[in-house]
Amino acid sequence: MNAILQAIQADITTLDVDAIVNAANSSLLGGGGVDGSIHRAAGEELTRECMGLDGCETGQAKITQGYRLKARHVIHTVGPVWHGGTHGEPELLRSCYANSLRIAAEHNLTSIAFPCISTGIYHFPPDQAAQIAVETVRAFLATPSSLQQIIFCCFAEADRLRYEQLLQKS
Ligand code: AR6
Repeated sequence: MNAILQAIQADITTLDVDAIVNAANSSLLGGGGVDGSIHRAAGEELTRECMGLDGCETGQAKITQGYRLKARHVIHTVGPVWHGGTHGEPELLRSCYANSLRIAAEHNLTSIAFPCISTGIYHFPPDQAAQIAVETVRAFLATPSSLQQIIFCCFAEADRLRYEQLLQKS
């Protein structure tokens, strides 16, 4: 069965999926943006589990339970801070998506939702970020896995429109 890719506009903390992805920082102990919202919605137990993970390097990902979220799991990934694009930022962002998908498949998950990693506080240009996100997901899905539904969960309308446009192109 072919996996479904879709863009929606929503608060990622409300989604009923196997895993939501968190745009975290390398401490994994919470922060602002979507990270802060996920930690608030999941509750203290999430932060407690994260304390045992020993942080996470940029481009890597680690999985936890979802606690008070509807989502069963949170996959925490650390996007690159944008420093002009010549410091490996595109490759690191690609790794965030690829490693999150790999971990989801290793846990036999079927549905996953991504926020627009790095495009907020970390200032990655949103057009390039969306292109990397869609390309990396499509490349991953070329090999069969447990994943059947991939959601690009946009907070802003401009992001949803950007993803919708990219998803229309094959
Ligand atoms: N649901 C979905 N998307 C959201 C939500 C939400 N509830 N809230 C924000 N966004 P950002 P980054 C979007 O800044 O750039 C934190 O402090 C937002 O509109 O959350 O990767 C971490 O601890 C934007 O499109 O993440 C790190 O220190 C996208 O999520 C740092 O920020 C990402 O914006 C990570 O920065």
